[in-house]
Amino acid sequence: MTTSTHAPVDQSVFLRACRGEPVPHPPVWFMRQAGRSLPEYRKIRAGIPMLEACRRPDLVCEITLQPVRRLGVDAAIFFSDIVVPLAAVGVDLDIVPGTGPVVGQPVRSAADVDRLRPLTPADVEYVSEAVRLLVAELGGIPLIGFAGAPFTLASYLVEGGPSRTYARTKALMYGQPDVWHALCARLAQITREFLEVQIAAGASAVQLFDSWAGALSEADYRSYVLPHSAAVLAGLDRVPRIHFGVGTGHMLGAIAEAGADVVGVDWRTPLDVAAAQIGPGRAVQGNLDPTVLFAPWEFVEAQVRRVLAEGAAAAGHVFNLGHGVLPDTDPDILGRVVDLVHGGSRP
Ligand code: 1CP
Repeated sequence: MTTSTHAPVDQSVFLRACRGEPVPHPPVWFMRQAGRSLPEYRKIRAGIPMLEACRRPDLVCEITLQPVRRLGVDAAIFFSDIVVPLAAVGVDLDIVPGTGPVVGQPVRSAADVDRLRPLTPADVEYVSEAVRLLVAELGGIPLIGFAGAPFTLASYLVEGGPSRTYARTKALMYGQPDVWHALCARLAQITREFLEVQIAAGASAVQLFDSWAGALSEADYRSYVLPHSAAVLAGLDRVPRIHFGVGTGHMLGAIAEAGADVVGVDWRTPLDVAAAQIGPGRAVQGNLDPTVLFAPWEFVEAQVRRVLAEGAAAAGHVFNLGHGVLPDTDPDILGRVVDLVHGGSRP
């Protein structure tokens, strides 16, 4: 990875595909490609709590680079977590191994919302530093910055941790809409500033993860969520913006209206069907089922080819999984998928 051997990052296959420009082959990266399935990740993280790792630029840089070196993907995703900016503004939370984010005092009232202060770049200086280090190391390979969208962040704050039903989140949304909108407006500020920091330090694109937005009907998404996600995306148009959620096949048009350049689609909706819902002028990202990677290679290969054929219907296609890499995935299979998408093969 040296700057001299690569085309300028702006002309990379990944950024070209995000902009809907012609590419020799679709670019490929994997959500949650850093960490999880890589033995070198488990080794370097041993004994270091997740939030502490996220605050150490040397570690963030190394962990972000690991899958780029091993897999030959077309983009790097910044190693962090969606709750890092919440911890940075003083929310009492921890990332518990095997569970995920756990919040000490859940947010359920106007007073709780008032305690959530805005994020400033000084709160996340370690993020700026890690992004700068990475951009220098990556040369022509784009770095994707990311953040959680207001609904998904709110779900952790209101529930106090991961949830299956989002019952408390929806109770706040329906029962105290003013408090809900105030909470989402504050989260939109935090998310937008967190993405601004990453762009200012050199990130080439951003992904807004609204992982759990699919729990909503389209009508509720439009009333309670879309305006806040749109506010995040509106000011960030100097880089391509990717917007992703799981189980959003019933409302991809609404997700597209929030304003991203690339709409991420899970495995439940074929990309050609998704492209028709999203409309012209936006690229799609996805959408191989992450569990397919546990099947025999012949099956994986057929499914990758199907996703590529369906993705060709869109203005641009960024190959990815339909959600994150599962922890038990064999990294060698990920490498073979990269080669296949690039038009070659790996023995
Ligand atoms: O390559 C990469 O993408 C790794 C960087 C990364 C990203 C993009 C991490 C590291 N987290 C995330 C985003 C993230 N975090 C999302 C959106 C993506 C998605 O939908 O998968 C979400 C919902 C979270 C919240 C979160 N953090 C969970 C999910 C809990 C739930 O509700 O089911 C979990 C388990 C975490 C912890 C976490 N984040 C990242 C890592 C490596 C870990 C595990 C840390 C540990 O236990 O040591």
